[in-house]
Amino acid sequence: MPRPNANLFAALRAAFPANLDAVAIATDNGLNYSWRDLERATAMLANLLKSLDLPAGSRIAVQVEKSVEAMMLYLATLRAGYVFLPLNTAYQSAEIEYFIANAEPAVVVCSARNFGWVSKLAFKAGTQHVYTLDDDRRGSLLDRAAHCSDQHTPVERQADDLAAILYTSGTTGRSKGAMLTHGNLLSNARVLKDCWGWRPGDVLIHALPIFHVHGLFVALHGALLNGSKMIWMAKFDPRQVIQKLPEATVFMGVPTLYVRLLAEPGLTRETVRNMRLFVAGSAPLLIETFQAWQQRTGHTILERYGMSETIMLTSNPYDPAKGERRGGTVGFPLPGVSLRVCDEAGQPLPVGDIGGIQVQGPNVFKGYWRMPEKTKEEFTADGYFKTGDVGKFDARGYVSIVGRSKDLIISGGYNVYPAEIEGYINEMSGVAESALVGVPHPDFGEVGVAVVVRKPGAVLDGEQIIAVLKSKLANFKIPKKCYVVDDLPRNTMGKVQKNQLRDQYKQLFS
Ligand code: MLC
Ligand code: AMP
Repeated sequence: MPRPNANLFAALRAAFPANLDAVAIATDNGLNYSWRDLERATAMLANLLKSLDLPAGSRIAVQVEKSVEAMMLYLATLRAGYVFLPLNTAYQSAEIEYFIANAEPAVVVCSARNFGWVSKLAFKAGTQHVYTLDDDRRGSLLDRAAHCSDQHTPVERQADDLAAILYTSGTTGRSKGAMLTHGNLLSNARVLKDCWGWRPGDVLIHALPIFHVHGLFVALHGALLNGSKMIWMAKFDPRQVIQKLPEATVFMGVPTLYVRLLAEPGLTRETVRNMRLFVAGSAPLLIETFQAWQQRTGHTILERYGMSETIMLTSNPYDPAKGERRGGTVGFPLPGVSLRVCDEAGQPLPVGDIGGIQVQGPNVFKGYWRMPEKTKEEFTADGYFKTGDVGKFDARGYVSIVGRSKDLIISGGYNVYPAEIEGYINEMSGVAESALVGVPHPDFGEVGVAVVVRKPGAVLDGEQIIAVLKSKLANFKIPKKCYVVDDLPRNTMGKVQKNQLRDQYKQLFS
């Protein structure tokens, strides 16, 4: 018997409503896209990719501003059976050079503004095709696609075939590409559709970037798999969100978005009267934010937990019959996800004990792109993925994240790996060593503070160090403060005591 097509796009398309002329996406600059527009434009883009005669499994790397067309390019890549590789627009040339060299994409799509340097890097890495796409529907990609047919049958894919690669930084060394399959993405999207009660008439406000799990998969797949309209915002603007809330039923955001919405007097019970669900994740949601939201809006935020390698892992209950939404917890493991809390030796711990979170399920990625050894290290002998997050179960089965074993700062929902920033600082002349620590921040939740030790006789300036970093790294990775000191606190083994530094600087932004 022939196996059904496991192409994720085919499943999303099957959920398009019967009336293809209905509005699928309404943008913040007043454009309406129908479901037919989605169907036709993704077919044209898929035909463009097909015409390039790319090898199977080719990567399509994309660093462009958020736009409906960029989202369509993602869907077209799935449709054509290739592998989507989204890149944060904040990444600068050294970062992009690494991703392109590592992933060896067959096609690179960038903004016209960056075409000069991006195409140079891409051609050097062997990329054959570089197109431009801007957020005003201009660029060579759409010019070329305009000549392609609007009829296209989604390419046959198996559940185990790659759909996307998401780069995620490592505690040591360079970023790793998490390989996600059609099966990973579709199984997770289906589980979330069910768990979060997606229903006819739902309207999602999409205000997140589309180069990470939250905006690209959780929010987008949720709406598409439900045939739901999206109110599409190129950038998060709290006032604009509040203005659109009365037309929406679902909103998803990282905690910073909720903090910024709460700072607006315009956020009232009246504005959220039609809302059904507020979802938060990607970083810890402070209990104060959770409570303030409840008081102001009467809605209880549903917090969930996930990561690039696994998409979503746990969620607080949607249905009150299944339990309350508990602030400070990330809820229960999703159906199909096996989650355990283990000690350092890898032994599962009893309820209430704190340990490393390990997971298994159809949502767990296939491994790191061209890094079999690293992949092996991150899985246990019995096939569980070691998340690097530290947590516990309570007696009712709710999971709480209490820390991380990986040295990671999550700032406004973006990950910053201290080792990467320290590497750049340590290369600067006059620097003996450095440490980057995360400290609490009222807006971003956590931000990086650099503590730099000068070489004897060297003259260093914290502001100057920050200026150099700004010229090399994505803006969200830049430490908000940099202090020059004579030495770092160490334990008797000589290891830098980052906890002590965190403690020393914890009041900096309070
Ligand atoms: C911007 N800045 C940040 C920052 N974002 N600093 C620290 N952390 C951040 N996240 C800084 C810039 O460097 C700049 O500094 C200044 O803020 C203004 O930049 P901006 O681009 O205008 O910022 P803004 O538009 O306000 O962006 C803030 C934000 C954005 C919160 C809207 O960061 C955002 O969209 N975050 C969401 C990230 C996300 O989608 N995460 C999901 C990952 S998936 P200067 O000094 O230059 O002025 C994942 C898995 C899961 O984790 O479970 O979901
Ligand atoms: P990323 O590598 O960008 O996918 O980030 C994933 C990481 O974000 C996870 O490993 C967690 O550390 C963190 N994370 C995601 N959701 C939550 C949450 N609700 N609470 C706390 N941490 C979270």
